[in-house]
Amino acid sequence: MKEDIAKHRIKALSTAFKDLSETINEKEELSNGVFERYKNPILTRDHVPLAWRYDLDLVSNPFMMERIGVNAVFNSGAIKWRDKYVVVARVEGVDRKSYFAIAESPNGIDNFKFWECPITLPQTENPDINVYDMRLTHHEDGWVYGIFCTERKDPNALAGDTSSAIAGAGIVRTKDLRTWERLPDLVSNAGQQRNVVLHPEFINGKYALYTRPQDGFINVGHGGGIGLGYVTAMENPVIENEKIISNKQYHTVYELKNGLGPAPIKTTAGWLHLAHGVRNTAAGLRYILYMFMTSLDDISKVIHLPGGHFMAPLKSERIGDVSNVLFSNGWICDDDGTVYIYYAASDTRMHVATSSIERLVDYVKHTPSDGLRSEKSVEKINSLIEKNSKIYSDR
Ligand code: M1P
Repeated sequence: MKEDIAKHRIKALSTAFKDLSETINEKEELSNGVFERYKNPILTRDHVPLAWRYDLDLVSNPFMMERIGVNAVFNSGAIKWRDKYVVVARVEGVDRKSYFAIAESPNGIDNFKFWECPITLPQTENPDINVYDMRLTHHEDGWVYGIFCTERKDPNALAGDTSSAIAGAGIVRTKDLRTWERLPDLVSNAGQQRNVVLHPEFINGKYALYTRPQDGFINVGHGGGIGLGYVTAMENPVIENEKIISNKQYHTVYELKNGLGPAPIKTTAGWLHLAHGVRNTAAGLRYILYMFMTSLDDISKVIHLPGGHFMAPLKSERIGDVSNVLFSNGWICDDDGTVYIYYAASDTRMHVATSSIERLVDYVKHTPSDGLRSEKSVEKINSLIEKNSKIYSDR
């Protein structure tokens, strides 16, 4: 009898899993012209294979209970790999530990399926307690690097303080996305680092790394901007100096802190960057995505910075484990110029939005910058109204 119930559950779970994994994703009808959102998330905790969560043995699991639960799938690195759209997802178990797992799709917008097993991450002599938010960079040296946050308990935490942690940048590299070599963690002058990203090209023969120096684990203190530093060898990743290239700023969408998203995309107009900005509200921190462009001649020089957010949490995206958060650490640029922006909603599920290099370059170049005062915002609207009124009177 019990066996029948278990068999029935396996069948029902498998059907639901197959239906979910194969659901076609469609574009939302009307967009703002900059990018298109899609109706369904691309990955949720229910996309994690049943074999990772259930003991499928009818004898040892007669009730066919989930034994190893998953809480969320979010903040994913991304890469086009052997004609497939591949993401390295942050999978968070019900025990709060995150790990990395690869999922691939034939078209970048639906049918994402996880590979057989999660990534077994090699350790340094100081084991990671928690790992998350991998940024992938296919560097011109031939390796695919993954840089992620490694979190460990603060050894100097006072007795009874069970929360204080230290965030650092862990580094792995691979040539096949299957075997990962662990390199030493990044060494820098900042107390803590998160959101570290490797630039895809050598700069004056050195590896360039975008950083986010911070004093505390959540509070960035004196840090909080997007930094840039150089290392001679990834086997000995030591940054002597970091220059802040995109700082947090009063009364902007990145007033409290910011951090780079994925590795920048090279365009003829400059390096296109996607980042997240954070401000505080009465309802807690609000994370949005913003864009900027740096010069091809000098990657530390911001040449375009549109005002405000590029994307912010909308509708159901607003709700999750950490509500009011959009976060992106992965995007893919196809040969035809289509850009797949992989973003997570509220630290809970993964979505995709699509645009193109042509549109994103237009966006960064022609969106007005932040005038930093309400009066300036009204001035910009009035000059647009005036321009439009001339167009209408000419017709
Ligand atoms: O909870 C929102 C995000 O918070 C952190 O980002 P940041 O370092 O910029 O504050 C990260 O823990 C990230 O994973 C998380 O999505």
